[in-house]
Amino acid sequence: MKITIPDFCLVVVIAAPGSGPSGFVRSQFGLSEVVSVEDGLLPGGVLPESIEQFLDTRLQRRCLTVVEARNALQRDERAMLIHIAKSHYAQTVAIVLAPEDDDQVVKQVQLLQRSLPQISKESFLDVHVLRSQEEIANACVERVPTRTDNRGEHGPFDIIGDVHGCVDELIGLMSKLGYTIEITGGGRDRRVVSRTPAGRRAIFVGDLVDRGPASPDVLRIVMHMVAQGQALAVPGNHDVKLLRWLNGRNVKPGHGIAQTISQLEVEQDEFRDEVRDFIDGLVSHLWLENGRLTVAHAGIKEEMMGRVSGAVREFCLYGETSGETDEFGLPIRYHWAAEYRGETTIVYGHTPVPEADWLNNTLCVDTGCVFGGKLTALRWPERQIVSIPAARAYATPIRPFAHPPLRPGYSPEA
Ligand SMILES: [Mn+2]
Repeated sequence: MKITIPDFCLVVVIAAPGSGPSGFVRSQFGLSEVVSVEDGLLPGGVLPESIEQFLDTRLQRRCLTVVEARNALQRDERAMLIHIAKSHYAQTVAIVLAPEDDDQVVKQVQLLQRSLPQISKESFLDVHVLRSQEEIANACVERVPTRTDNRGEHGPFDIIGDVHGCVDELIGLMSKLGYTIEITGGGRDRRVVSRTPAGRRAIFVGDLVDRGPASPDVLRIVMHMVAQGQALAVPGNHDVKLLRWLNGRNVKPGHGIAQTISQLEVEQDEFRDEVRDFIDGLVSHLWLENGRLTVAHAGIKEEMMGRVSGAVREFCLYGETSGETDEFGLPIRYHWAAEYRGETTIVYGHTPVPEADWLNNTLCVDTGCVFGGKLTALRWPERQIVSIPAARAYATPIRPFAHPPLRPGYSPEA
């Protein structure tokens, strides 16, 4: 039996007392990856410092980490492990060894099996159960890279800011970058033909839709280029909101989604389904070029790169927010880039700024095209900024173009 796990996660191996998982753990994991818990994980209600340090150190360094527990672990013990993993933006996988055919531990195995329905309801990414000695002996743990780990993907890239349905400007900018994009026909026959400059790929930072005049055609172009291997894309908050509408959920009508909905309502069902699957398949961010470049819609923190969690996705979609709204009714954002000190270059969008300017090795390429600004791309690795002015303002900005304020309490001198 093949057990597939992310190559970065916390693995909790749970075995019935006496059935000893060590053989399994020793054959599947490296000695330095494993901490073994003989009795309870929380003697006296607290996690021993040595275990906590082991987990924190490894998970912080983005190293696969295994807890080998020779007992079923209580619910609060499992919750504690999941909590620690989450604090490092790591997923948690459970592997339960419950050999029904092991006469020596049959009672303990039955006890363990009774807790399985509860375990599978907890926040584990997966719960794998090995139910016989043969299954345990033949199991093979296979590690696969997380979907946000694209360190093996290399440029050159052209990283394109928030398009928001501005198809003319998109085609114009792509042409300036050496791409040829043609879009022809109507209804079911509407087609995209695209050619890239030799060896180059486009990366879209998200917010393809809303406010602008032609969100479906922008989606058509991006979906076609991604399918052809000519482009990569990350989702923006507007794209994800549209996904909720496509999934039949209620969305608040503001911030330009009404235009997108009316543009999509005249499209074929099949097209709307393709859009839904496309947005649904996008990962929060791309960690590229051996870790030298990260693309995320609203930004990212260094310690989140290449990881997968709800908090990582939230940050990538919305940036650093306070949870409150400002006098314009918009979520209060903070200037995370001002605090960034990492070596990985971050290219992002989300916050319209008058000019794309480097700050602490980050670049915002949202120059407010849909508001009458310009559509901007970064050529990588050349670090050349290429823009095309908007033909007109398609929407009125609610806030002036600018980076958000510093987080309260953050002092650049400190
Ligand atoms: Mn956005």
